[in-house]
Amino acid sequence: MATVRSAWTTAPLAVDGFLTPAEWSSAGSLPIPAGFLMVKNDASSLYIALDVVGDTGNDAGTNDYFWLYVDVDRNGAPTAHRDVLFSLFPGQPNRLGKWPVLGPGITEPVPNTQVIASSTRRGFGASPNSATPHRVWEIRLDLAEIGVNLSASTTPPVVKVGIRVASSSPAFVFDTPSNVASDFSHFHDVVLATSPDPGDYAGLAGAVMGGVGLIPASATVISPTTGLATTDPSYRLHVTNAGFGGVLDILGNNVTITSLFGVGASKFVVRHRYGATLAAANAAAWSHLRTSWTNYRWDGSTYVLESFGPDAADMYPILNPAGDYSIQKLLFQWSSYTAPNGFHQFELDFFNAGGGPVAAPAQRLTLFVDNTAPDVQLFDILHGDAPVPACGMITLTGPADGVRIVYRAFDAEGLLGGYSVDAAWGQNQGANITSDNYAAHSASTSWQGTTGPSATTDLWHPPITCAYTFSVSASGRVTNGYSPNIQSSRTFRNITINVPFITLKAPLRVESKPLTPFGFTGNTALKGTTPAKLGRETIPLKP
Ligand SMILES: [Ca+2]
Ligand SMILES: [Ca+2]
Ligand SMILES: [Ca+2]
Ligand SMILES: [Ca+2]
Repeated sequence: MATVRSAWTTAPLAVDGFLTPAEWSSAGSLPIPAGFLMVKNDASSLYIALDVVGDTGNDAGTNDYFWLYVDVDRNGAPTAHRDVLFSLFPGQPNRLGKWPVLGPGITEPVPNTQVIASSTRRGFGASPNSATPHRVWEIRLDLAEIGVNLSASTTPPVVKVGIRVASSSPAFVFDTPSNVASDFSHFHDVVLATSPDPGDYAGLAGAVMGGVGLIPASATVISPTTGLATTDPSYRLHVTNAGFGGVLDILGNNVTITSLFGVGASKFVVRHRYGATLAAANAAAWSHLRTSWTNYRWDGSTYVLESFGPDAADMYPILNPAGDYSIQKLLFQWSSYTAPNGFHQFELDFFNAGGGPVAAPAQRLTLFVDNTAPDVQLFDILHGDAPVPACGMITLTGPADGVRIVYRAFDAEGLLGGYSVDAAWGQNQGANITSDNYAAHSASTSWQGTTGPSATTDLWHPPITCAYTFSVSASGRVTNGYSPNIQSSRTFRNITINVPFITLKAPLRVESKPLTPFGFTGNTALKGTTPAKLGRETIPLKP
């Protein structure tokens, strides 16, 4: 087993099969048979380059192929329907497929119609590791598809991988570690970078509390009067007048904290106060916030879970800014679920080991918290003026006949993000009946949506006789600092609609035969070999 540390990327990489130095020179790199595994990541993607410098034969189709196994549950063994194999669809060298692992060396065939978020492009050319043209694959794994959530501190930010690279010319089938399809116990650890670099707040960090997750705490981003956050559309987390909810990571301003640490500050108190309105918060008395959290510390070879909480004087330790944690620069973590909706203010006081005060820049952080998801109601489905109850059945009288939906999508806190009234029927068929979005109401920081029951004005005409699901769904404009929107609500009613005047031919269905990737016979993996020498030494280039 080997370990490679991924490098954070602030900009998405172009998954185009070209390994440019700008993209890959600063990446984490691990020698593998006949080449190198390179890794970079951000909060949603793990970028992988398989830079097979030893494969100088540009085979067509999938005569060059790779396997990328992920031990999703990190237990060192093939776990059925949990661990996954990424590889190419046979004959489609630019089409990434995701196969469920069933057991050692066994995978479940998937249909050719599979759609996944992860992707790959192959290339053949130079790379930062070799100027001689050779096989490369550039891959983007969607972190959600491999069970990684970087904003959760419950799992270490490690992805366990096993790799095969194979080629017809030159002929090789190399696995690392050996028996990659069967034995997961020696998989390689890809240690993800987990938080922005100090510069990532782009000069908008708060003076002491740099930000909340990815959201900088500068007053131009988190308004001190509304407690709502607005980031630039080009920023990787784009929010507009968003409130805060869920578990919040309050990250330090790295420059300030490093400087305070340098002059002997070793602990701090979090002062907190609350009001339903800003005026009430401003008039409230401060009290010491008591909260606790965990964070993973990198000890040089692995991540060790550490727990944090207040001492008897309600003080928290300042971590050595040079330390390496899975949540970098974390000052404290606060679960806003434990608190009422409204305005929450925070200020920090710093102390040295003897308990003496240490002067720090003044900063008050004001956050508007809303942990109540929007209220959605589907009051009625009207056919003519008659409501159709759940499980009811109606027959349309002609093409002009249809239904109307009486609904409500309402957020008392004014943090509605959008709502949608939809119909769904058949197999994956659907239509939007009406929708609205905060973008159309952003002149005000508050948008509650529809206050009373609203009816869709136009009749909606169901296209075929079928069972229909009518739904009202809504999202809140609420962030935890990592996701733009952590709230959604949905309600639905099912009815059957007979449309006797329309006869449709059954849609033509092309059944696709489930496939396994190249390198399998049926469901079973073919064995490869594992060379003793890695990187450029596996297949030395001829001078
Ligand atoms: Ca590229
Ligand atoms: Ca080849
Ligand atoms: Ca497993
Ligand atoms: Ca709300």
